[in-house]
Amino acid sequence: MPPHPRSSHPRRESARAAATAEDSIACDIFCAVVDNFGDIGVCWRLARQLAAEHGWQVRVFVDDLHAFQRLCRTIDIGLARQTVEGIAIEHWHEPAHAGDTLEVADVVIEAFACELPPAYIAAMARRERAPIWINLEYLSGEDWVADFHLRPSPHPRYPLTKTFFFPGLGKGTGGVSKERGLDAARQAFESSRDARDTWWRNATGGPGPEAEATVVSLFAYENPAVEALLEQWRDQAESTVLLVPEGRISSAVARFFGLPSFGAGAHAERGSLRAYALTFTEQPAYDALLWASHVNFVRGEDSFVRAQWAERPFVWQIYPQADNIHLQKLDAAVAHCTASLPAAARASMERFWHAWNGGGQPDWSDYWRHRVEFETRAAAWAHELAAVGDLAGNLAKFAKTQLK
Ligand code: TRH
Repeated sequence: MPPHPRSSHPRRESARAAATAEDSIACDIFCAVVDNFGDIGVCWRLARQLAAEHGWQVRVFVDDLHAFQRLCRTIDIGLARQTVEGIAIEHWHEPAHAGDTLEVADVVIEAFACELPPAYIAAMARRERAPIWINLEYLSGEDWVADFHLRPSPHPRYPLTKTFFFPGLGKGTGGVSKERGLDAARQAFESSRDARDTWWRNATGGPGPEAEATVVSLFAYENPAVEALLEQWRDQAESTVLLVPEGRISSAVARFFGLPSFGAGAHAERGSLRAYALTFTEQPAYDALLWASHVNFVRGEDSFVRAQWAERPFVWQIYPQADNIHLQKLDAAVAHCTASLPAAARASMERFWHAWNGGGQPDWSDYWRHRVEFETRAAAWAHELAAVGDLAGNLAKFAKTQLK
């Protein structure tokens, strides 16, 4: 690989330290935050992995430092540029902004079809060796994804080719992110009583729950089905401990308990249901919430992926799209997650996921009576998904073949 023109750039020093000279690929990731945390959540996870596991020199252009700071407290929202965990962060303050100097990386990732600055594209075209230009798409478990993954798209005016990189749940796709140490970290948490006790004390201010209680984490958008579910947990004989990170569902939980709000530190009890409001943590700490729970309600894209690696039953609230096209994506995911389940368990999971996504009333007891089958399937599915290969690894492999 030819030496990269930015190779002496000071912002790249610490990331580069992890890499050997020939592995040291420079990568720019452009991320426009549409809403919530998934856009920057996916990009930040990928950036950290490319830097830490592949030794790449990564720079992230992001237009919303407030959203970013929720996932990474060390982000200073007042800075135009900063380095965090060896990754250069540029506040992408206007579409034309392309950094202090027009340095083009070896690999340029345009996340979720956000538009690159025209000046940057022109500089890409002028570069002696054209960079690898990736359009990182949204995750989908649908079958067509494998056919479109890695399809090239020549630029209409410049001698540049954009490659579509599709994360997916099936073979032949780009896979989803999974850090190398993730399973070991989960197993360490699961096998350490101390780690779990400490987690519960930090999260709820008290000890862990009684052994018979079902622990549920609830990360969700506003959802008309939540009230029925809270009522069912309240009225059933078995105890439920509900963990709610502060966010868009919090006011519905507050209403249910007759409270003005349900901010971090709040807790409430009705019948068999006990609920705690948790602080929204930094991104790496979110996994422990999934590991501390028996079943996880997740949403969007990144938390949906983390729930799968947690190897526990989970319920996905998909990001809604126009004309309900998201429901096809939902069905594709349910098909992967339920493959090999007995018919009754599979139908029950389908019913419950649909109800949680606007298709009728959720029936908790109908769902949770399959708990053991769901748990077994969750572990098997995580292994199947791992066989697709992880997103950062697949991307690094592709880049290497192109840079040879
Ligand atoms: O926040 P999301 O709903 O994000 C998105 C966006 O809406 C986006 O526009 C859309 O395109 C995408 O979904 C499909 O859900 P997601 O993807 O799960 O991102 C949430 C991130 O927040 C994830 O990285 C986990 C993280 N998180 C924390 O860091 N701490 C927490 O306490 C919690 C609950 C989550």
